[in-house]
Amino acid sequence: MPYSNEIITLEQFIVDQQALYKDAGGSLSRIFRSIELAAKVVNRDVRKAGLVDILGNQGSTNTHGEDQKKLDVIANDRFINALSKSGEVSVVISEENDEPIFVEGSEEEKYIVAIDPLDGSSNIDVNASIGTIFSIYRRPSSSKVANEKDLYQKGKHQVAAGYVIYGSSTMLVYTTGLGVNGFTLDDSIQEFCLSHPNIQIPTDGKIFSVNEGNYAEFPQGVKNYVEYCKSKDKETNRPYGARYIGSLIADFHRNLLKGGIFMYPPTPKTPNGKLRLMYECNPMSFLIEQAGGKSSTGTARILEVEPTDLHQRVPIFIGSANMVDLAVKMYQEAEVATV
Ligand code: P6P
Repeated sequence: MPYSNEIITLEQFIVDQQALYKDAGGSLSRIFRSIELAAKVVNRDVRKAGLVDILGNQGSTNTHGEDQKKLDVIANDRFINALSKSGEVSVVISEENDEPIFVEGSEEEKYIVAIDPLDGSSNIDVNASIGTIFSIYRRPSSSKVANEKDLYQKGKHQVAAGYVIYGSSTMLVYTTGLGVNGFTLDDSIQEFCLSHPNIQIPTDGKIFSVNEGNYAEFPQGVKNYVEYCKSKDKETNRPYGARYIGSLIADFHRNLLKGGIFMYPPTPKTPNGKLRLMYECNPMSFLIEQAGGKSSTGTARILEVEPTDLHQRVPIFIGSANMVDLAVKMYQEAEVATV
């Protein structure tokens, strides 16, 4: 898109869209403003990480037994504080917190937000792109105050989802069900400005992203698909390029813009894959479907998965529609063959 002189800020864009996504009271807009503020603060922290003592491990582990980096904890605090202060969020579900956070004084508010405050944090110390993922629901229950059962909603009920990628530039990409739009942070004015309007992922791509270090453990159908991607065939532009950064947001963002497929399949060691449903797979799946792509566990549409645990993991095949269709077909055919 040629650089336009007209600057459309995230704030202005949200206000313009407000009427379209029935946010009459402006609640969702206030939540987005809180996410935007936290993103700017975390961006500042990430950019100075090599200069002040916030790299390395915090010395604690999260609910998954993973070492928490200092920046994981800082980002988690920033986003939880900002969302709590928005006055619109009754519950925050975070990768870094075992239990959901019921926001004091906002128990009756109608929004729930699930976040991965800093995904890809194993890449922080090596200066690879990392990011924040968020997923927003309305409380379904008729009860006056938020309760546990409000939290277990299928991904198809999200009202908004997005991510912030702290990469060569800092971008915020989100959807409210009206398409996907990307905003780049202009440091000189500290505004997220519309840079990627109406993002659509190509239905076909030439990039596959999977950790081939786990190849020996992959289901046969996944092995078959990986071999398909690597074999020579001029007509279908193969072999494809292998790209795996080890940071979901970075791999996802590249595939979203260029086309491609990202896979985290089940293995005997990780029978449900590694990525979490509520604050990684569901938001990314909402985004990819809004951009014309697909997202599957290999056996079901991710947005249809019934949550049973707030930190549950699911296998994921996500990206260009035709690539996901073929990968899932090969995965299922092999499963049937082994039955
Ligand atoms: P592996 C980062 O820790 C993360 O959660 C995702 O961002 C990334 O896609 C995945 O794990 C990488 O996992 O097992 O391939 O190192």
